[in-house]
Order: sequence, then C-alpha cells, then structure tokens
Amino acid sequence: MNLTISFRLRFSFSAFLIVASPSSLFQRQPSALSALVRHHTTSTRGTRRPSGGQNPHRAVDSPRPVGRFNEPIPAIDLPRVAGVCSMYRLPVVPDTSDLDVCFVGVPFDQATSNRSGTRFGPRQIRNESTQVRRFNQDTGASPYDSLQVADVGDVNMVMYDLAETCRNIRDTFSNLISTGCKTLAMGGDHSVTYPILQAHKARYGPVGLIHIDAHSDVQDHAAGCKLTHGSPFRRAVEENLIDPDRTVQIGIRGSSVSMEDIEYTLKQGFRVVPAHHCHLKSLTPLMEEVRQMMADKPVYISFDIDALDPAFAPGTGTPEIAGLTTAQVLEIIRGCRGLNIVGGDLVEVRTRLGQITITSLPV
Ligand SMILES: [Mn+2]
Repeated sequence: MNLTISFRLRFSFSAFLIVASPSSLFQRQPSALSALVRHHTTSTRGTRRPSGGQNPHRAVDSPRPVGRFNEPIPAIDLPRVAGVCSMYRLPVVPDTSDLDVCFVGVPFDQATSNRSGTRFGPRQIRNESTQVRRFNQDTGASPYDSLQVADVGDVNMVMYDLAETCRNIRDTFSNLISTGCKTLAMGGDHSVTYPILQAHKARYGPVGLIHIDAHSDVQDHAAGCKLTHGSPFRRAVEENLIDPDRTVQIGIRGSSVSMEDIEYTLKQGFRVVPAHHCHLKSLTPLMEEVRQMMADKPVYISFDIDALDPAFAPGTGTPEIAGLTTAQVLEIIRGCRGLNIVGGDLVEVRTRLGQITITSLPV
C-alpha cells in the first residue's frame, strides 16, 4: 500500500470510527474538551468490568488498575507495527457480555456487482487503525474514558453460499447485541447491512436509518437475485426493518439503469439528499433536520465508503465522481451526536488495487 492510499484510508476510517467515535455517537460521555482535562470516567459500567483493563496484546506490561476501561495501546509503550492487529489496538474478546461497544468484521464480498475485494476490508481497516490515537483534538472526544470497547473479531463466513452467510451474519449480530452492546461493523460489501438490520429489528423494532452512500441501494433484483450489495434497503423496507419516515440518504449521485430506484425511495418517504445538494454549503442545517426526524428513537448509521469522492477514497468497488469530501462526512457524523444510535457500519472498503483505474472514471 502506498503512502497516498494509506493516508486516504486512514482519514476516511477516522471520519466514521473515531472522529465521530463511540463517545460522540453513543451517549453517556463527558462533554468534549473537559474530558481532556479531567480525564475521568462517567460510565455506570466501570465498576463491574472484570477484565481490569489489562490488554492481552501486551507482551511486556505492568497490570493496569482494576476499574479502568480498555484503551488503545499507546505507541510509546508498544510500536504500532507490533502486537496483534486489532481495531484501534484494543483487546480482542470472545463476547460482548461486558462491553458497551464492539467492533466486528464482516469480511464478505460475494454480492458485489463490479470490483470485488471488500472481503479484505476488516483487515485493512484494522491495520490502518493502529495510527489513530486516544483523543480527538478537534472535539476532545475520549471514548475510552466512558465506554468499554473491544474488538470481537469477525463473523464466520460461508464463502460459497450467500443465503447461508446472511443467516450467519444475522445470528451473530443477534448474539452480539443481546447484551445491550452496540456494534460497529466493518464490511464487507453493502449486502451485509441487510442481515445486520434484521438482528437490530428483532431487538429494537424498525430503526431510523442514516444512510451515507453514492447509491440508494434499493434495487429490486440483479439478474434475478434478491440479495446483492445494491439491494439491502429494498429488503429492509419489505421486511419492515427500517422506518421509512425516519430514513435519510445522503450523497446519492451517479448514473443509474433507470429512474426507478430514486422514484422508489421518494415513494417510501425517504429523505434523499443528493451529493450536489451538499456542496458549497454547511451541512449543519441538514443534520439539525435529521436529528429532529430521528427524535429519541433507535437509529442505525450505514456508511458506504463510496459516499466519499474517489479522490479521498479510491479503494472501493463502485466509485462515483463528485462525491462528498472528508470534511463533509465529518459534519454529517458529528451532526449525529446526541441521537439514540444503536449500531453502525462502514462498508465497501476495498483497498487492494485501489488507485489503478481512478483517472479513467466515467462522467
Ligand atoms: Mn452502498
């Protein structure tokens, strides 16, 4: 991976996963900059965590005091290139029984229509995440002061059976969220969101959806197949997994086989915000509207990396020109603060061969 790709990926992952960060998105955090100064925990879970914050990745370590939360291994203690490559250098744990938030990989790309490779997404994201540090300097967010977070590994896949894989994903997420833990999933192509939403619907009922993407992903079928990375939200509507009146799609653009998809979304009552409606303006008013729309009910965030312009994130399977900037995505993600977020995903990250054809993208 060359330096340019490395920088771009790191920046885009950061946008979703740390700048917005569990502390910002999931409530119960000390506010912003005060966390930098006071550096104490406000969690109600801090007293019942049995692991004591010891990080099993540390080959050489002194025990941490019991009652602290997990936190990334500082590079000053262990070089970034050393240790097990977990998300944000957090411990890898077998279940969510003592977690507030977990990272989980969904390495699957058999439902991709164009360039494959997102099966490598979780590993690549984890690798780049080793660069991300404990605090966010812009917001003061310090997730590890108030939330118990860990990496729970990957969903086990049946690489030759799409329907069986969807059942695996659904059942795995049902188990992960059964403790009240919130999941942050790393795809994988966008088909994985469908079974993840099935699991969330069973626990929370139909969820509000903040869908950041170049594509609306509401295709009825492709070549007669109903489970593809272009169809998760069509299936989600049909199965009442999402609340159409609390669904917003941001960043939509590019060409389409017909106008049927956009007509379908509008007919369902989705709030559709094309990419060209995002440019040259602040997105703060939009996010105020989104927060009102979502109220205090459960919300799921699904972030397809191709919402970003390929100049920022070329490593994806179906790139579209004139996309969102990283700064715009920060506005969107930070604008979600205070919502009742019950889960989220980052999908369609495909780092291998990322830049090769970027200069020949069609208009
Ligand atoms: Mn998508």
